[in-house]
Amino acid sequence: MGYRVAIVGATGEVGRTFLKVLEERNFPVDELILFASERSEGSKLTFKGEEHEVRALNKQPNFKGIDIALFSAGGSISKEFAPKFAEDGAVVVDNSSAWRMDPDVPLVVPEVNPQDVHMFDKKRIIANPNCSTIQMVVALKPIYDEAGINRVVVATYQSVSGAGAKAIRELEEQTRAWCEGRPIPEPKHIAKQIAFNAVPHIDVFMDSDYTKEELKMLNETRKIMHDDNIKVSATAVRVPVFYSHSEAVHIETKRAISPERARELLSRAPGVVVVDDPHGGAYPTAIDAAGRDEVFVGRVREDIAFTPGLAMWVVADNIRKGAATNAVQIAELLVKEGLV
Ligand code: 2RA
Repeated sequence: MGYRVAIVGATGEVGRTFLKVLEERNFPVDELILFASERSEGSKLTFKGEEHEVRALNKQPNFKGIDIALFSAGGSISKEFAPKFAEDGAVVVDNSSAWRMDPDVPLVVPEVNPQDVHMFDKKRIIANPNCSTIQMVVALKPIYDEAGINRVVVATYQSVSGAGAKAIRELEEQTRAWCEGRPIPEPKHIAKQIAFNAVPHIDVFMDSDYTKEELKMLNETRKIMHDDNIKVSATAVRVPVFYSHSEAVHIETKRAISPERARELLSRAPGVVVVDDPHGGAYPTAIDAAGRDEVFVGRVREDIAFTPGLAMWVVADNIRKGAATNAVQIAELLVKEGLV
C-alpha cells in the first residue's frame, strides 16, 4: 500500500531534494501532489520519470485525501498552512523553525529520538530540526549514551545552500566577478560578502548577542535529547561552500571516554560514518559529504580544555541529512510505526 504525499515548497532547494530522496529510498508514494507559490504554478518537476505539475498553494480550496505533507516553504507558510493540512487529515513534517519549540510538536531526528514520533497526534505536525542541530545530535548521541554530556562548545562552517538557491547564486556571482576582475556585487542574501570570506551571522541577532541560529543549537538539542541541563554554546558561521555544513564540536562529558571508544561507538551508530586517520590524511570535508545522507565524523581526540572531554569534526549535507533526508526518514518512521 502506498501514500498520497504532498510537498509544499516543491521548487526550492529542499523541495527538489525531497523528490530525489523519496525516489532513491523508494518511499511508497501512490500519488504525489506538489505545491509552491503562485509564481511557480504550472511548472513541472520529475519524479520516477514522470512529470508532475506544481499547484499554487494559496489557490487550493482544501487539502483532503493527503496522508503525509512534507513542508519546506518557510516559517510563515508553515504557520498558516500546516494546521490546514493537519485538519484535513495529513501528518505534516515541517522543515521550518515555526513549530520546533512547540511543546505539542515533536522534534525528531530518527537516529536519536525516534520514539517521539508517537507524540505527533496533538497537532498532527512533526518538526524537522535545524540542519546544524541535526548533524551535531546524531554525532553526540552515542557519546551521550555512554559518557553523559555536560556542555558542548561548537563552531559551525555552514554552506550557502542553507540560505537557499539565491544565496548559492550570490556566491557564484561574487566569485565570478572577482575572477573576472570586476567589482564584487553588493550582498543581498548573506549579511556580508561571502566569496573569499567567513561571516559569523546566520539568522538574526538576539538580545543575548547570540544569533537565533546559535540558540537553535542549544534549545533544539535540549528538546531532542530530553535533557534541559546540556549547555551548548555555538558560533554559527557562513563560509563560501555550496553544500554541507562542517562543525568543530568540543564536548565536556560527565564520565571519561577515550577517543578509541568514541570512534568504536560512532562507527556502530546509525547514520554515522567515521573517517578518522588524520596522519594518513583521512578526515571528512564538506565536499565528501555533499550528496550523501550520512553524518561524517573525524578528528576525534581528547579535548585539552574540557576534562573529561572529546573534540571532533562533524560534517553532513545540510540539504539532505540536514533537511530532506531527515524529513523523509520521519515519514518512513510514521509508516513503520503504523501511524499513517
Ligand atoms: C542555514 N540553518 O544554514 C539554516 C538553514 N536551515 O542558514
